[in-house]
This record gives sequence, structure tokens and C-alpha cells, in this order.
Amino acid sequence: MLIEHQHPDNRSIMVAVLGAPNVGKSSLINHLLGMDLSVVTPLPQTTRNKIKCVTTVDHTEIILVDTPGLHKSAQEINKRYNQQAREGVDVADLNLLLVDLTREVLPQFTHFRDMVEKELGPTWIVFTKSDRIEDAASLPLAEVIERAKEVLPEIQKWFVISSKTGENVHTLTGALVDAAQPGPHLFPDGDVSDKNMRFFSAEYIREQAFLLLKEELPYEVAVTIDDYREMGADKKDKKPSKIECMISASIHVNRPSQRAIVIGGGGAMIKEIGTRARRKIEAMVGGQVHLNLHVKVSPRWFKNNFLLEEIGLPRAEDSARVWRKREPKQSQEERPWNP
Ligand SMILES: Nc1nc2c(ncn2[C@@H]2O[C@H](COP(=O)(O)OP(=O)(O)OP(=O)(O)O)[C@@H](O)[C@H]2O)c(=O)[nH]1
Ligand SMILES: [Mg+2]
Repeated sequence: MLIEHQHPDNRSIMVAVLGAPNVGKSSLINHLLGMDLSVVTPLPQTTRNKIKCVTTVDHTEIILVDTPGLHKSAQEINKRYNQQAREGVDVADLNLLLVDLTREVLPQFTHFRDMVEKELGPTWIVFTKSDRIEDAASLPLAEVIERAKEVLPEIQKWFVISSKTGENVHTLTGALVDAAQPGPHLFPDGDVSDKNMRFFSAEYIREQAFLLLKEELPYEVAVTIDDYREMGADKKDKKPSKIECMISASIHVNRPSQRAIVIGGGGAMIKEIGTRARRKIEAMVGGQVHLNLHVKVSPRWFKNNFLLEEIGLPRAEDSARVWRKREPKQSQEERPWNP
């Protein structure tokens, strides 16, 4: 879709945000956007899909593609997460490789080179979590970059940032604006993502499950939206005054014992997940939300092609066997998030 009547000064850039799990990809994107769009938790492998997130600086559109953390695994679902990240590289004009300063840095470059399996375009390095290092300025990062170029000759620039304090994020933003090329914007004004509010509703329910459940259980949880209905939202009117939204969602777990934990004693856990998720969804839709959650035992859902496709994870190039495709269930008509 090309938006008509574009300003002649318009510029655009598509940036893939890449790196190992938990390095701070989604946090940086949220900081650049100035809103909590993408899900962030202390757990690795929080992000499961590639998500285009859009911000505009004057006439420059910056599309940041959030991606799952690249990691080695023979499991089908992990192959699909990695595929999502690699597809981020395919669409990008520029790659940002995030390197966590709180871990050993050089192995993160070799790990990325091994995992990405793609020809890379221009790549910038963003060292993250500088606030957690006592004297980040004294680190020999120029030397690190020289050594990193031996495995990643595509490296052009590097930055040291903190998404927590905002340190240097404005320098990165300025560099992205400078790197954008003249051309039309790809998203309508005000749209914040290529994913609709139905997708983000599932994300915000999963976020609360990640934050509230312990140990391995978050990884055994998936969320699907069974029914999503918005009343009072005239699609032509981008800022409806009175919206009511009815959402029915399923939290899938692998085993009956996990279902009992997600429900909790007297339903306390599911109530807490629902209450917290609902608040965030209400802020997104700009109205009242009725959220109906069910906990379903879906044995080995992480190997079930239908469910994987439903949560936006089609088969990967290295999937174990050819999986049957299902027609998308979700209507494309649904309202994008345009605050
Ligand atoms: N102190 C500090 N913590 C950070 C910073 N950036 C991210 N974090 C924390 O690191 C953890 C992981 O952050 P995410 O943004 O979810 O990392 P990610 O790379 O998107 O992780 P995955 O989606 O799992 O691949 C969270 O607890 C964040 O709050 C930072 O600049 N400083
Ligand atoms: Mg993430």
C-alpha cells in the first residue's frame, strides 16, 4: 500500500534490531518509540515474532523491526523464532546488532555470525546496558570493534547506549535519521506497527504470564485470541470517543498440572494475569475492555503447526519436515494501533 500525497521531504529507513536473547532489543525499540509497545521481561526469549515498530522524526520515518533473540536450538519452535529474526535482515536497509555489555562481548559477534546465515547489509553495533557498567567510557571498545570486524566486515559504526537512562539514544536516533533515504513513508501517519491490536492483546496477556509465572512455565505458554470485537470504533474515525472491546483469549499450556498453576488457588493467578493485561490493553484501545481468559491444555502445542501458524510462526527454512499451511483466520480489516 502506498500512501498518496506524500510530503516531498519525506524520508524512510527500515532497521532490523538483532542480537542474542535478552540483550535489550525490545527495550531499545520502546525507548526510541517513547512507548511500551513491544513486550519486555527479564526472561530471555520474550519476543517471539518479528514486529515492525514505527516512529517518525520530522519527515523521517524510522521502521524498527523487533526480532526474537537468535539462539542455537534443534527444537522446531526455536527454529521458527530464528527464522523470524533472519527475515528481519531480509527486509532491512540497515542492521543494528545489539551487544550486551554485561556479558563477554566478543563471543556475541561470533555467535551472531554463526546464527544469522544471511548476507548482511550495512551493520551498526549498539553496546547496551551501559548503566550497569561502572565506567563504560574506559572500556577498550574501539579495539573490540576492530577484532569484531574480522568476523563481521559489514560493521560501519558503533554506539554505547542505555535504554534505562536514555544515555546516547539520541545520538543513535540522529544517526538513523541521517542514514534514511529520501522516499515515501510506508506507514500511514500515526500507525505504530504492522501488527494490529488483536496481536498486541495476545502479547500483553503473554507478558503478564511471563512476569507472574515461575521457572520454565512461561516458555510453555502461548496465547491465542478466540474472539476480538470492538464496539463504538468507527473505522473511519481514528479517535473514537467511546470504545468497548470484548476479547476472548486462550492461554495454552502443555500439561494439566500447568493448567492448575496458571489458574492458581481460587483462580487468583488467572485473575491477576487478566487484570494486569486488561489495563495495558485498555490503554492501547483507548476504551473499556472485557477480557475473558481460558486456560487450555494443548499437549505439545510448540510442535503443533496450526497453533504455531496462528501465533505468527510459519515454518522455517530448516523446519524438520514440510508443514501444511492454514489460511489466515484473522481479518486484515482490524484497526491498527494508531494512538
Ligand atoms: N539496566 C538495564 N537493563 C536493561 C537495559 N536494556 C534492557 N534491559 C533489561 O534487560 C532485560 C531484557 O530486555 P529486553 O528488551 O526484553 O531484551 P530483548 O533483547 O528484547 O530480549 P528477547 O526478546 O528475549 O530476545 C529486561 O529486564 C530489561 O529491563 C538497559 O539499558 N539497562
Ligand atoms: Mg525482545
